Amino acid sequence: MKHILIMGGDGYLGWPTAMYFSNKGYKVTVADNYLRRNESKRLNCLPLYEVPDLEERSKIWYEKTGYEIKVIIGDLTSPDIIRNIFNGKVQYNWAIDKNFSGLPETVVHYAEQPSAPYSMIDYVHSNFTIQNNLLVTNNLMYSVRDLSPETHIIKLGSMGEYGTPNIDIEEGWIDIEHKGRKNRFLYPRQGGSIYHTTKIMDTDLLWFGVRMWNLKVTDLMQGPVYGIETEESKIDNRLRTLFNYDEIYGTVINRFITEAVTGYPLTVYGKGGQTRGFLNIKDTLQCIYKAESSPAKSGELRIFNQFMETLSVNEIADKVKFVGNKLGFNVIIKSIKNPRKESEEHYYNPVHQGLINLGVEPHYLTDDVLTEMFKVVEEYKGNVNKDIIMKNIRW
Ligand code: USQ
Repeated sequence: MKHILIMGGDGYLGWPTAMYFSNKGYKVTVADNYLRRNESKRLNCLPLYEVPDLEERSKIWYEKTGYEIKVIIGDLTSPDIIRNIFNGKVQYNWAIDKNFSGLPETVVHYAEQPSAPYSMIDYVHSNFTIQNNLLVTNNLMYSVRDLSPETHIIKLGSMGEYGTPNIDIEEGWIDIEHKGRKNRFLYPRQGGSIYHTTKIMDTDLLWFGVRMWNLKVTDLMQGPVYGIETEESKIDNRLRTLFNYDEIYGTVINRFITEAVTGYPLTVYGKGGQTRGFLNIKDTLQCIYKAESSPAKSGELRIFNQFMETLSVNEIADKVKFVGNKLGFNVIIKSIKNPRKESEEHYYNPVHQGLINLGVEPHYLTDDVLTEMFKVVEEYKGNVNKDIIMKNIRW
């Protein structure tokens, strides 16, 4: 039975990932410092519904399935917390087998400040994002180098690292011919926020580790994720992942559905031609699983563009309006001044073949998928605080 460590296991993607692997029989450990929970309280942008903390969720999971997800609560910017996981001194906050100290074969690294708008609030939040994201990545890299060099690191990158260049976006790498000579380089990156810039720097750190110490790294360049339910969360509503719709933590599709349910005009930023590569949370799980099952080789930085389809903000708004109206909601679309600095009309053609080649089966943003999301959000309609849909963060 393989052991997998999920750093950032309390987050939107971390917890569903933990349940997914646990359900497949893996030994799973999650580590988190509740950053997102605490910051969403401090910034007054609570999720749509309350979610039990990691210890409680793991207990519920154990009661329902008999599977154990071990929990470590700690700040991974502190090197000792990560190193202890690898050197046999780990202390679990919750576990059935508290003495377990097996090295993880795989680490999934989600443990970052994940919001672009958060990183742009002011210099304090920008500093925090840089410090948090880079230190966690560096601590992980050194722990693996020093204590468990065979461990495969799966690091969540972001499609936003590439920006929106006027040429096709390759899968991580580009071959350049210059004055008659050829070389392969990381595809040029140009993030649109401090958050995205830290994701670029993470890649640079790990690429360094791969070149110097033959680490095994997969970098998943993921687009914005949508969705709520996964197969595992259907067992008990208390296992549902956290769901944000506010300007800081909510991603665009999740926000539009919440807006539609509550009669708030869909907040299309600017011209709405911004195009991104989207995926359902269920496909995130599939992709991580496929990347885990066929790991990168020693000395390899393997990069996949992780999304299933490209959509513009206007196309998403139209789909949400169409389904919302069919379900009896009065959905209005309203273009508002773009709080971000980004191209609102641009070329966008990213390659995304690698994960498909590994066997990932794509799902799309269909009317049925939207309908399922509308139904869950509608259950919690009374919790929506419209004041946090826009929080006036400007780039
Ligand atoms: N947008 C709107 N209206 C809204 C919210 C967003 O028009 O109410 C637009 C944004 O301006 C942007 C696009 O929708 O052009 C996507 O925004 P988003 O908030 O859904 O996603 P983003 O800020 O880029 O970040 C999210 C996740 C981040 C992840 C990233 C993948 O928060 O963790 O890395 O998606 S990507 O976008 O490919 O970089």
